[in-house]
Amino acid sequence: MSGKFITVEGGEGAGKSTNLALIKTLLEAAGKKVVMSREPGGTPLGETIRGVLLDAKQSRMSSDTELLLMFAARAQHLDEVITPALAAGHYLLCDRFTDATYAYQGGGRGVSMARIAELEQFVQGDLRPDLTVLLDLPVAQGMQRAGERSAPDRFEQEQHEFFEKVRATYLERAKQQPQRYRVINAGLDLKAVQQQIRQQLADYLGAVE
Ligand code: T5A
Repeated sequence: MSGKFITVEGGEGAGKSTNLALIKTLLEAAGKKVVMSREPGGTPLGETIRGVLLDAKQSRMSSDTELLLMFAARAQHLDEVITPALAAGHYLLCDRFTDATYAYQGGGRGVSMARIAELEQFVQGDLRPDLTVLLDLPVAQGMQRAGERSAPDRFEQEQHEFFEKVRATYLERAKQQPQRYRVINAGLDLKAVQQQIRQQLADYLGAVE
């Protein structure tokens, strides 16, 4: 496929939504056609599944159910949005993808990483993001930012320890795959965060052109 697949990851309140708009603007300024999406979600069916996954009333959802719903939404997203966009040569810019499954279901919930890898291969084949921007910040800072913005969803009701494991898993994956990941210090003020994003994106675009 001739397009590029860029994902933005991070813990709760890391600033993904805030910075996706900047990344889109930077890509468009470089002449790229950008399709923006998010996970879980990105399609009508996927957004319905997202509603179930984030519903704070679904407190009895098992870890396996949660995992399978994430991949069910992803299968639909790939079929309807991601694969066609990449095939058309577009830049697909996505708010979270399978790295979030490794971090939340694997790190946070303790689901076997091998099982996640099996589902990843089953649902995605060999498709992986070309670039992943990881917005990293201390858990307490992210939770405070997220808390000031909206009522907690089902994930945001988890304990501090859960999110420490999520963060550690993201950082471990970034260490293992340095060619794909760009880690941003997202604990700084917005101007400083966006300066790092500009630099990393310019560097990436310079390398792929
Ligand atoms: N999930 C998802 C899984 O468990 N497995 C999976 O496979 C996938 C795909 C999805 C949930 O699903 C889970 C993870 C999530 O819990 P989501 O909406 O994608 O939910 O993720 P959230 O983390 O809940 O998204 P948020 O909207 O809470 O966080 P964002 O988008 O990272 O943060 P944002 O941009 O809204 O910023 C939060 C607040 O901080 C301010 C913003 O203005 C905003 O008020 N802010 C800053 N303030 C100061 N300095 C900065 N540098 C700032 N940057 C942003």
